Amino acid sequence: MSKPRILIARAVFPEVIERLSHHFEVESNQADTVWSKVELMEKLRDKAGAFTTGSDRIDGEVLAACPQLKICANMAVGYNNFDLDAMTARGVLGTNTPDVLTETTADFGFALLMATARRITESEHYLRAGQWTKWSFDMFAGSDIHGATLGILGMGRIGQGIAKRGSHGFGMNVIYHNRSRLDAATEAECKARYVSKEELLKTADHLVLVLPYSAASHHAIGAAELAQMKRTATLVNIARGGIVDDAALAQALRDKRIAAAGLDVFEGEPAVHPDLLTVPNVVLTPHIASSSVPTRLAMANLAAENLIEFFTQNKALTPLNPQVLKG
Ligand code: 8YV
Repeated sequence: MSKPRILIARAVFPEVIERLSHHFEVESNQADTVWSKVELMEKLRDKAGAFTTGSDRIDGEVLAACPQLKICANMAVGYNNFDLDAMTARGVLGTNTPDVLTETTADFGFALLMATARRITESEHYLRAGQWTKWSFDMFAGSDIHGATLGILGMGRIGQGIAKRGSHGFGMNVIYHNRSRLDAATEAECKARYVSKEELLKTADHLVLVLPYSAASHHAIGAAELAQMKRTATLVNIARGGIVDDAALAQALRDKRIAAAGLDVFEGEPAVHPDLLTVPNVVLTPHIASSSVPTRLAMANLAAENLIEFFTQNKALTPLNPQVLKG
């Protein structure tokens, strides 16, 4: 029997391609070309499965053009690149990569928070530019992490990881807001207190965004929300571009409406709002929160395992719409 055909839409670890080649006829994209939608549809037309990343949009149009497609295995925990309703309607399984990236991403969220609050990149640029000629009492004076109030918007696995780092590691007072309140045991484990979004915005010294992107979370932080925050506050976004109104944030940073921001994700990335590039009090990183070598490998392997399980056993480790898996 011939092997099912799959497409690996972006470059990935060679050992993962090798592993998939035992089960599938693989077309891969080791040149790492970012295909247009039309190119993606052409490549996917004769494939039964796809190994996708956050930059590969799978919507109704793509599905209509690729009737043989049965599964899209995303190498990401977020799946806003999938139109999951359209996939379910067509009986196409979607899978993601939860858990394996939780701790690495929480580590990074904390690193970005610290770099932002303590002005690490801003001061490094100053040093590299040869501007450091003398000590001064308020040189790059930032805000403290330890003992401060840490606000978390979106309290899933990664949010909880950040909460634990803050409360257990840095003695922070942790507050959070989420669509649904956590159970008492999880709140106790995280040492986190549930508050309204308004209280979160008003009382957090540092606000970290870890909520999934959806129509409901689009511009969850815009001019009105930034206006409610403390002038001394820092804002960190490791969730998704589009959750923050980047133009409003750049203006708030320029006006010193808030003290600083750390951003790993951007509206329309890899493009970055030009105003964010010219304000000094922002730390910018290119969507790398999950990027440690072991974690990226674990993510790739989990996506691969989902493909293998699906075609060999009609199941998946981390399905998003398990209702399409019949019998
Ligand atoms: C990925 C991410 O690197 O998992 C996610 O949701 O945002 C990142 O870990 C990115 O989406 C590429 O697939």
